[in-house]
Parts: sequence; structure tokens; C-alpha cells
Amino acid sequence: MGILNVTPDSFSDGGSWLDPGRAVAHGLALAAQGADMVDVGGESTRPGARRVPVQEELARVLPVVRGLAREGVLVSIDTMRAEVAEAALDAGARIVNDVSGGRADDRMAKTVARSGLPFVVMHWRGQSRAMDALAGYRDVVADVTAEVERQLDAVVSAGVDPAQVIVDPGLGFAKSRDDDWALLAALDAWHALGRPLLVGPSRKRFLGELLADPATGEPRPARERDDATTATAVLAAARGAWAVRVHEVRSAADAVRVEAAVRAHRPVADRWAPYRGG
Ligand code: PMM
Repeated sequence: MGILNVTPDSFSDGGSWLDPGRAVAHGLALAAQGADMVDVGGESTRPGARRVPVQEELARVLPVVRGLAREGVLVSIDTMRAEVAEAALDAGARIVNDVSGGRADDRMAKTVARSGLPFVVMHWRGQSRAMDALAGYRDVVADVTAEVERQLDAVVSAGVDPAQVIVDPGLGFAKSRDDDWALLAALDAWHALGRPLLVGPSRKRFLGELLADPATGEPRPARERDDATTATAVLAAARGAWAVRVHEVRSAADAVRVEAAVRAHRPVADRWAPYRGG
């Protein structure tokens, strides 16, 4: 899943794609580089971000959704607002990606239910401006999967078919660096929910801190975290993730295809298993 943030203030690509023509061209480039879908968002969710007015969000995303859908790109709309989701679906989007998993707008689940289209339910504890203060888990993997299960129950009660739902651990959303690593290390736990898994590690803080400058302790700048993002994409793919949401598509798409090719040839390796030691 290629990321297309039509915002002035997203943490790593804010301001790059505000012009609709440039945004559509970038979305087409992401598809040409191997993205199976392009996720269009008009509101930054970086920690501390303020909400944008709904009219502003609509004005940012609709021309881009329309332009990409017209070119045959599978478009996902990244929004917490039912009104934006509905308008984007009318404009040709075919997936709703809600970082709040239906919790920020109580009309969202009904809107998605009516559409019958895929719905990304991400783990979420609250709005971006307060997000960092909401971190804190007894056992992050058990707590986050249990909370997503409750979000899943809530959207299903509102009419969403469980078969529509894709789950996402929400890396970086009300999570410490160690929480993010623990969630990545335990992606297998998500299969118990029985739903496809989306993972969004791209250029996030936990990678910047891992790659911090040893002399100054400064985190690696966001735009220099793509190789590390690609590594996490491979790990997620190897653990059976359905999709990985990334800014730099070429390397991540190549990498997950390598992983898939190796997986497809595993029966060859299995023939050698009896000869292996230990
Ligand atoms: N992360 C961001 C935005 N949208 N959607 C999903 N499903 N999962 C994520 O992890 C996620 C998301 C924040 O990153 P960005 O500002 O670089 O888009």
C-alpha cells in the first residue's frame, strides 16, 4: 500500500503533494513502482497534530481520489470522518482506512457497512494531540489485540460484516518505541483474530530512534528511514501480513515479492528437511 498524504504537515512528506495534479502523478508513480493500492489521506495523524476542518479535508482528497480511480488505481481513503469516507467512495475509493477504527466518528461503521467495502480497523486510543500520553500497557501485545477485538465487535454491532475488516496494530499510535518493537515481534498473534493484517511502519519514530546518530543521539531523519522500513516490510510479509503501508514503494514492493517467491519455493526446501542435522 503506497502512501499519498495530501497534507501540509505529515511528518515525513507533508507539503509534497498538496497540488492535486502532482498528487495524482505521484499516486500513479507509486502504482507503477508496484503498489497494489494507494492510500490517500488529507489529515495528518502525527503525534500532536490538530484536526483539520472537514471541508478542507474533502477539498484535499476528492480530486486526488477521483483522478487516481479514473486511471484504474485501487484507492484507499485514509480518514476518521464518515462524511469524507462517503464522498471518497462516491469519487471511486474502494477501501476505507480509518486510523481510529470507527471510534472517532460514530457514523463511520454504518457508512462502511452500507458500502460493503474493505475497512481497515486500526488500534487507536485517542486523537493525535493527546496520543503520546495514552501509551501504557500491561502486556502490549495482549492489550492491543484485545482492544482491537473490542473495536471489531463494535463495528460488527453497527452492521459491518466481519469479512470486510482488515486489522492493524497502529504502530506509533499511543505506543512507545518498545511497544512498536514488541508488536512487530509478535505479528503472529494477530492471526488469532482471523482477519487480514495491515502494518504501517513507514519512516516511523521507532526506526528513527533505532538508527540514531551515535555521536549526538539525534534520531535518523524521517526521509532516511526507508531501508529500515523495507526491512520491516519483509518481516511483516514473512509473518503473513496482507499489506504493508509505505512511502517508498519500489524497494518495499520488490522486497515483499522476493519474500513471496521464497515462500512459494518452500516445498523444495522441505524435501531436504530429513537430511538436516539437529
Ligand atoms: N499510520 C499513519 C497514517 N495512517 N493508517 C494505517 N492503517 N496504519 C498506520 O500505521 C497509519 C495509517 C501515519 O503515518 P503517515 O503520517 O506517514 O501517513
